[in-house]
Amino acid sequence: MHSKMTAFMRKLVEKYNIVILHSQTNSFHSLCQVRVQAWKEVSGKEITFKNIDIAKEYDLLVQLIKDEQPDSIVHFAEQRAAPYSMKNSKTKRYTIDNNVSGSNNLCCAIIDAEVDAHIVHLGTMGVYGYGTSGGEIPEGYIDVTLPGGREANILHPAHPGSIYHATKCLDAIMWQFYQKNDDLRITDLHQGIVWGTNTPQTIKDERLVNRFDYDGDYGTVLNRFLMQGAMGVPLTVYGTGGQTRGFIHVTDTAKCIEIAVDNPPKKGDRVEIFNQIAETRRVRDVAALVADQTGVEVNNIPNPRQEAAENELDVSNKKFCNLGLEPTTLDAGLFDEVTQIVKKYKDRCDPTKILPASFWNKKRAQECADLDPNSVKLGEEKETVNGV
Ligand code: USQ
Repeated sequence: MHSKMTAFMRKLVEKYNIVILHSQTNSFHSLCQVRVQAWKEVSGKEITFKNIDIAKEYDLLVQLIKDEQPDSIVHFAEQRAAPYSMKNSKTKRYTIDNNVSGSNNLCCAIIDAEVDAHIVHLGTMGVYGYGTSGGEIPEGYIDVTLPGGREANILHPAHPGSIYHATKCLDAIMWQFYQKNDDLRITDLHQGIVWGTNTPQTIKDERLVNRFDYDGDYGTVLNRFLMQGAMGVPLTVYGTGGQTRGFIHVTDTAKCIEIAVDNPPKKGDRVEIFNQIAETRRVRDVAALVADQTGVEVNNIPNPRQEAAENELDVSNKKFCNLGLEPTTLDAGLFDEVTQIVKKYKDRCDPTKILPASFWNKKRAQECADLDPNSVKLGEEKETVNGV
């Protein structure tokens, strides 16, 4: 999972003594071997890859941490797709088992290995819910007035919108516990929707190319729209497109992780929480940008998700900006970079995977019953404004 980050992670491995954790699949394993080799050729540097399922192979995880004695552990080892998590009972149960056990095992393993490693965890903006704060969403903790008039600063209430997002809320509670009980040093990154495909590291070699998900289960909204625009397919806006979300380019994601690793909390500090987003946008406005650039139509289809049709979203990202992040905003030049990748690999596109295939509940499934996956046909490839 999140293999889009792998080359950047290699840079971290070289710069620091770090262990990176990923979710595991067979194809992921062989892909990693190819990419590790490519990175060695590009940079002259070697890193070690270990294939461990941290949700199940606890003893191997403890041994790895003992052997490596890492300063930091970047924890990406979670099932990371909200729609996949909502497909059926099997995917809901897998998402909970994998994500929650993995995070708990990691904390236990750091304690058992007796290594003071800083955990940098990939969380999500979705833990806050959308538009539930009554104002700007603060970074992790919110000022409240308790009954009796006492002022307090507490962990922001959890408002998950999917089982995937619920696992990140459960993680957040676990981080609070292990910090309090065992003095673990933890940073939780509340990340928005990632878009784009290359980082300055991955662009160095074809074999370092990131995964690009365009399907309804794994593809995130802007990458899906960019793919649909490039392939001449009407854009799949769910409902009115009034959903406002936080967005971040993959290069900024990588930069934020570097900043987080460079700025660990001290022993005894509370869990550090950053909002990892560059900007907020409404889905229909994002669709309009892509439609303008490619000339494809916008197709408002029934929403497969149980979510507010319209919401406002105001998010603080001051901490990363104060530490040097210069946010990359939605940009036609970067859209073209994604479009080039889509066109290069267009033969791999299966149009039957474009419509949503995961429905949050029975009512949403019924409302989407007329969506026919076989009805989507790839149109003519579209030129973008920059002529790519
Ligand atoms: N949407 C559409 N059309 C599409 C796909 C999505 O209108 O073809 C809408 C969705 O209904 C939703 C919004 O776009 O309102 C965002 O959907 P998304 O699939 O891009 O993002 P989401 O499912 O919320 O989750 C993704 C990743 C998750 C990450 C999260 C950041 O799966 O790993 O944590 O983005 S956030 O949502 O800010 O929590």
